[in-house]
Amino acid sequence: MNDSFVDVIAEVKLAIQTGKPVVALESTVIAHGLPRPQNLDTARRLQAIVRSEGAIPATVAILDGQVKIGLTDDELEVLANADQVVKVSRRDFSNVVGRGLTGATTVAGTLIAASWAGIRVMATGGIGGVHRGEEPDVSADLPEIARTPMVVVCSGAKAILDLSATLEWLETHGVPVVGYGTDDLPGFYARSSGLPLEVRADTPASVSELWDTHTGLGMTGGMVVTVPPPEKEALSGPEIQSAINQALDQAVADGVRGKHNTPYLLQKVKELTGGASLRVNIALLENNARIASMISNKIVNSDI
Ligand code: PSU
Ligand code: MN
Repeated sequence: MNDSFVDVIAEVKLAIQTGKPVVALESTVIAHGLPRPQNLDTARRLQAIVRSEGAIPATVAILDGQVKIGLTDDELEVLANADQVVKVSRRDFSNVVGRGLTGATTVAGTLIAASWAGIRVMATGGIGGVHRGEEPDVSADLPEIARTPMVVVCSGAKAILDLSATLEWLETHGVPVVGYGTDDLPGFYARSSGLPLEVRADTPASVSELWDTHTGLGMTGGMVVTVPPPEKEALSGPEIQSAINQALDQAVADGVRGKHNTPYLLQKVKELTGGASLRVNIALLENNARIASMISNKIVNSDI
């Protein structure tokens, strides 16, 4: 590894060296997942929530070709307002770093960089997964979760996806999916997807016991911890389903493909629900950051 490619912010480096909890946060949600100005507000709030739970936030991004593990407030602002930000998963690193570009990391990209620094816990809204529709589209998040030793705290996979196929993929590749305070996979916007999970944990300590056993058995991949969206903002099944179906039809009609698919669908669902999907998205991001921080207090990072 060429160290000049990566900059771990001093605060994060110190936390890892001294065994303090760290939570990695992704940045695609800032640059592509949320509209302005809620994107910057949310990014700042997520960092503040992590701190309030006694952990150090490490938002991951690539600025002018350098991989940053931990962003200052000024850097968050640059990322939230820049126009040419590349969405970065594994295949995009060489291009963005090599050409000196600016990029926001997806769950996949964040896991890659955070694990270089020895971070063991990350928080996001919803992971990518297996898309619906005729054209095969499987998020790069899935193989990265399967190969990276990190706990990913999320509200399941985004509901625009084929959730059942996503669970099947995770099963095939040996990724434990834990329901945090629930027996069902959350439906991202809704509290439940109706799909049952095999494993439940009700406390951060219970998650860390599962994680210690997983790593103690020599398992080298990640674990997904799924948290239902907060009750107050969560949407009911049918209301959100019809918005999702319309958004999916519209994406096909507009010929949207590849990495543009997820941001396009999230934006369309927001329009079709009159902003309600955005409110739940922000609420669950905050809640997941809080729970990930509580979990990180129980999980030791790996010093590098
Ligand atoms: N969670 C959210 N909003 C988002 C995302 C997650 O609440 O925008 C992003 C994450 O960065 C995730 C990405 O990794 O969407 C998945 O994109 P794709 O399906 O193209 O792999
Ligand atoms: Mn995709």
